[in-house]
Amino acid sequence: MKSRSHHTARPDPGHLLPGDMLSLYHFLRLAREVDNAVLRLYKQGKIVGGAYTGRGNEATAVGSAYALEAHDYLLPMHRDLGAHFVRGQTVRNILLQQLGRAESLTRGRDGTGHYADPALRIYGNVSHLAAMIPVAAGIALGSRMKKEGAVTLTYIGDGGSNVGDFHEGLNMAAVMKLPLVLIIENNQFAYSTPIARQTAAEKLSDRAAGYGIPGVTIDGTDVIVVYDVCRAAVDRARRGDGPSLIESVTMRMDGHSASDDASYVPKALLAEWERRDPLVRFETHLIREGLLDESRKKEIEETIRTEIDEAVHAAEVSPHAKGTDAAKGVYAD
Ligand SMILES: Cc1ncc(C[n+]2csc(CCOP(=O)(O)OP(=O)(O)O)c2C)c(N)n1
Ligand SMILES: [Mg+2]
Repeated sequence: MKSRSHHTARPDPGHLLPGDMLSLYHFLRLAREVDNAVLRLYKQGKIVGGAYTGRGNEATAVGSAYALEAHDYLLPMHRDLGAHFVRGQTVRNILLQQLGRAESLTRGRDGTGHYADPALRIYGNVSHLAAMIPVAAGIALGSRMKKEGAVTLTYIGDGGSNVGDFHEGLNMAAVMKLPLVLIIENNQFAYSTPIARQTAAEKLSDRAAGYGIPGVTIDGTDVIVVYDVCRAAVDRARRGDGPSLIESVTMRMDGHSASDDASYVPKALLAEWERRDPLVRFETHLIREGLLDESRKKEIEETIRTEIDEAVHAAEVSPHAKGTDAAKGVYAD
């Protein structure tokens, strides 16, 4: 099958090239703008069910997925839209999915990210928190048995990291030295529960010691840091040295979903994290380094706007799924 992936060989940690830097910027901005488009559609009453954004998490999703090769596996969570795009997913497919159309990857049976795209090796997400970790361990085991030389990357939220499946999946991966990388996206809240009421641990990465694997806590708003640390963990997994646990610290800048105004989040906390906005941070860095200027920025913005406008239009005129097809593919023939 022809791959739609944008992948080329990835540079070693500390060696991102100017072209990579602009690609990362493009994906960060694309994730942000598609989130905005989805929110607009939600407010227009065109989305059935919830709308979840990844605002604040873009650097974690983009930097981590950028560390993968085309034949690796990605099992993203609901804040990881940018990771889908890095692997080559189209805005059109994401919007068809959001609008629940017949031509979407789930043929209109789902309105969020619960899809699989085998051509891009994207599987997920599974909504039942942490249930994806044993699945990821299974994929890692299967790919090793097939000698694919592939790494499986998956994620879990701070809240989800307290569910039992986290332990079972990560323990099995550690003891079998499976090629798995697990990122805990610590965005300070699980719905309305702040991190201090979820765990007595100082750092979620400290748990790694209990599994006999490396664990590290990083600034999840810095896309270069995320890439470098993930790339090292991916390389380690590919060498056969087993899984790593990475706690990426960010802030959930919107409510849990579009129906949640996040009024329980202290305003000062949001203001503090606003100053560390991953997109603005990276943009400032690129301008300072002379890799981005106003005209280049406008060009990227224009490309993204056109791509999103076309995708929104294509999804809106695309037919709805037929009720009579609802059970298709549910049972084996
Ligand atoms: C096992 C399980 N329990 C409860 C839920 C409902 N639920 C969905 S998302 C969520 C909060 C998740 O918080 P976190 O893991 O921190 O991820 P975040 O949304 O903050 O990125 C909850 C409780 C679920 N999906 N699965
Ligand atoms: Mg959370």
